[in-house]
Amino acid sequence: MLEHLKDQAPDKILALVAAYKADPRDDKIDLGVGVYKDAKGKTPVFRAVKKAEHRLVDEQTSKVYTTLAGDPAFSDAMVDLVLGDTVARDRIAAIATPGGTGACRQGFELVRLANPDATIWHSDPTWPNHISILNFMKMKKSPFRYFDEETALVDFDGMMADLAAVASGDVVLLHGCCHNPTGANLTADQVAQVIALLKDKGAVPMIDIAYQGFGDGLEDDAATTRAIAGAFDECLIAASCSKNFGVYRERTGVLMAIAPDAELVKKAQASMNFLNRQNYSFPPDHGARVVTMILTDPELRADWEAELEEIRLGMLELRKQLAGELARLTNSDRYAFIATHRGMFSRLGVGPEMVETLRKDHGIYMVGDSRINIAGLNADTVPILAAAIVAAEKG
Ligand code: PLP
Ligand code: TYF
Repeated sequence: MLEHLKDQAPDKILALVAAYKADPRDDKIDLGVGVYKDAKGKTPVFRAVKKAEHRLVDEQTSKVYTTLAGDPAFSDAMVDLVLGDTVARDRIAAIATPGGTGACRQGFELVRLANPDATIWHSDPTWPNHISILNFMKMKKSPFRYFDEETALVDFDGMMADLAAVASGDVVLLHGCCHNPTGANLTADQVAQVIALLKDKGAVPMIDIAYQGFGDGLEDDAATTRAIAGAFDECLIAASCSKNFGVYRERTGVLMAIAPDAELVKKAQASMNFLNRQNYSFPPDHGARVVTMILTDPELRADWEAELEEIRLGMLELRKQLAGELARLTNSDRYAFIATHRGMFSRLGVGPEMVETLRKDHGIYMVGDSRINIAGLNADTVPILAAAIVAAEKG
């Protein structure tokens, strides 16, 4: 049997982790996989997470199964974090999932159950796992233009022109904030125009939000998601806790389905519970419980928000520093976009040869599309990266 297995293309981002590890150079710089790192290159456990885990060990009296949807308190806390009071709680079905990836997968599964003919529209580019999962599931998909390589900003005219072809019932997948891989995001006015277009087309929005708190702050980063969720009868939201709680390996996420009335909420919830059961029965609980404890305990929450804010401001500072250094060295504003992008990532917009040169000659690792993880930098390595980019540009 096993001899019939085909080779599977590796995930290029994850392959980069191995290549970086194998590089013996002491001064190598890792700007690859989207994991937050502090100035020393460490990915620490959040203080509030440590405290919540200690408390959990002390207080938890049983590890009996939760429900198929996970702990309802987790869904409530995440609905509150992502949506605030934008949508009445009784219009939302929700399940805990293994990370944001699990939430995306279960969201696509729900679309397939409800409307197997729907096309899923996704930004070009998007997080490669979106494409990979949709291909694996053999679902119909279609890209829409998103990024202008020249300006490194959103190609909004291209996006709207492509979305004009969306059919009624199609699903349009949008990033809630901190677009991966580009770092370029829609303005509030552009979001309003996208909402008007999708409503006109009869499309269903699906939002993937994996970096709330990494861009402009917890509330501002939720604004796009809330504007869209509040404007439609139906909307899917896949939220990840991996980055903003630093619980990557605990696999903590949630899928929400907003429905127009109680009957459809019940229907959606039953199908979502069913999908959890088909795939793994009960979703992981440890990370979800830690997150719930942090979000509902005022002291833990304040500490978590303070640490997240420190992380966010640190990345913003690195952005400003890198843009400033490149402006100085190139005597131009061609890299000014780095300071206006938000989140962990920016796409530099340089070609694959230059990405290769930076890796070979300078030990600087970034994704092949020239996506850099800002958090992989520190005050000392920013000037090194800027100088290497300028040197590589000159050939
Ligand atoms: N969605 C986007 C856009 C991402 O960048 C990520 C990456 O981590 C995820 C979803 C999924 O994250 P996880 O499954 O680790 O929670
Ligand atoms: O884009 C990234 O780097 C993160 C981490 O299959 C990631 O989203 C990368 C690849 C993958 C899962 C997570």
